Amino acid sequence: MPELSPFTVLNGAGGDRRQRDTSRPVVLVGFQRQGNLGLGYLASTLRSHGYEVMVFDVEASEDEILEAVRAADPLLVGFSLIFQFYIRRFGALLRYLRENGVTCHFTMGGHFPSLNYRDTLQLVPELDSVVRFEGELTLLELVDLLSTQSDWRPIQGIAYRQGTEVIATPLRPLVADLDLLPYPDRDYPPVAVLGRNAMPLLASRGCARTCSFCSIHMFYRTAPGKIVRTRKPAQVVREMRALHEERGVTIFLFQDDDFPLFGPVWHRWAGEFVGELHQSGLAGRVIWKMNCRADVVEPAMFAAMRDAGLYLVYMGLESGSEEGLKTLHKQTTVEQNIRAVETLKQLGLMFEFGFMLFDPSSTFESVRENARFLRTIVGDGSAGAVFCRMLPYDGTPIKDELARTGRLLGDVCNPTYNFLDPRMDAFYDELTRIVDVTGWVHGYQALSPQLNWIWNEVAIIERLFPQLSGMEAYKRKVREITRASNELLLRVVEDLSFVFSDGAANLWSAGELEPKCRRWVEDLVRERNEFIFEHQEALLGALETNAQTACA
Ligand code: B12
Ligand code: SF4
Repeated sequence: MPELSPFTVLNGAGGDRRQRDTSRPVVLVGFQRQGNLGLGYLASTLRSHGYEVMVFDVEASEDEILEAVRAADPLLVGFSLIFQFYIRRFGALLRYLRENGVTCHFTMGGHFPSLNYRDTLQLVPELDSVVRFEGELTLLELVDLLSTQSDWRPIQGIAYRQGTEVIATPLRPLVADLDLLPYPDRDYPPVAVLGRNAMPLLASRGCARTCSFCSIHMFYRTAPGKIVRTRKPAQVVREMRALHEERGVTIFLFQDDDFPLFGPVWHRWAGEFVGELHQSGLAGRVIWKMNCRADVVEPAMFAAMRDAGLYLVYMGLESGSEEGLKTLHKQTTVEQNIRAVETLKQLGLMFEFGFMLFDPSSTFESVRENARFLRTIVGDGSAGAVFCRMLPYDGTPIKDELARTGRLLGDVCNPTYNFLDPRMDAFYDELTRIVDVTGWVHGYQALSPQLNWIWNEVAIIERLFPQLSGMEAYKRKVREITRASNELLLRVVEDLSFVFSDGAANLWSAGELEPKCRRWVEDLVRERNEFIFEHQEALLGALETNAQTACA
């Protein structure tokens, strides 16, 4: 049987039989930092059908985008809204484009527009349509119909306004076989870490779990079709190989919501993937990072993945209290979380984690429990302590529950809620003020994310460069800063909790914490730069050797 091509799969949706006029381009706009795979898949699908596609970063200035759109005179501009809190920003951009004479079709896709198309169309009246759920086939059909001045309204998977009404057409099934899509285009330079190129990719789409705060499973569950679809391991490795050979990529960042590991079928998938990496010769030459849950971490598979290049594991731990895990419907236990971290440490694998210090069930005691949990896992300085407050995104069960019980507050850009004990609100506000002012936890420049970035770099050096003298001493210094920073941060959390629960004296102020935090950042940057400077010849030499090997 001949191999199916992407065109063949789109045939099923009329992709090849439909008439199209590809003389006008299509513009896509989205958040491009670290590479936007959604836009990449949309662009490659359209390009494989003959369209010219231009992709712009929503973080560029409105004028730059306007200029580019005017010059392109596109059939359609497609906006990718992957973060709900960007809706007004996108709204302002669309308004600006319309006010400045751009008249072509505007559409938008992503989680929030898919799950809440009514509010999207209301908040952004400049939109002509919303593309719901996976967008490849729907966008292609929409563009084809626009290009031939045909009626686009009956197509599957969109929503639009008709007078005062909002019409949603029947949903389009999810893409059944992801391997039949063209590889996503990556119209951006790779992120380089010490000269090593990193790129995002996907081995699967969807998640079988049902965490109450997460829009992902609702996104993939609402559209018809199989919720989780894995690509063939050989195809994933083939894409990695192409990126390695054509763009010098040696660091692969799997953005799968939940890397295929859960249950016997996906466990087997992971085993095959490891086998393919060895067979292709990529194991030992490239490294990769993935996201998973604590309940899939076990020594045998993770050792095998480590030996096939796994260097960093991001886990959605989310809570260190049983009540919190229950509220978040994580279906994991605190013990599983702790065991997962211990296993990774024993295997010498670097880890990062998502953690919600505050959730709608939070009490003073659960926050202290969370702080104790964080001390248990990162009190040794193995990773920077990070945390956030759970936000009730649209389409999630927890948002509906908060709305039902009258606790939902804020607006679409900043959805929030009251805690059950009003003293907790005051505690949260004060903690956020101190933590934000000192730049400790949130934002790319903050101390904890910087610590984690340095640990990431350490893992990359250890896995992709020859052994460097002084590495152990350098790691000890970074660990000491991480340990001290974590300890103080968690102490502030705990002490402050007693200020609001028991009226204890407040020992901490932003003015006192900020210089400590700044000094740690300075120490960290100095230690790091000295170490890299000392070894720059060895690091550069390794890059040159690799480049020559690749050319040969
Ligand atoms: C990679 C990623 C990132 C990358 C961003 C890379 C990038 N430039 O795209 C980084 C690490 C920077 C990041 C950061 C954050 N992220 Co993030 N991230 C993801 C993740 C894991 C994967 C995105 C992805 O590649 N998906 C795969 C592609 C193929 O799917 P897709 O983007 O959904 O696109 C498809 C459809 O939606 C649709 N579509 C999308 N856009 C468009 C546009 C048009 C025109 C059309 C027709 C269709 C269409 O078609 C596409 C193809 O089928 C998602 C989870 C997820 N599954 O989406 C979270 C996610 C998007 N992130 C999320 C969050 C909250 C954040 C942070 C706030 C986290 C934090 N606390 O700091 C920050 C915000 C950064 C900022 N702006 O300040 C949330 C957003 C929740 C929401 N509903 O708003 C998600 C959904 C995770 C979650 N569990 O809730 N993130
Ligand atoms: S938080 Fe992670 S495990 Fe839970 S539903 Fe979302 S993607 Fe799946």
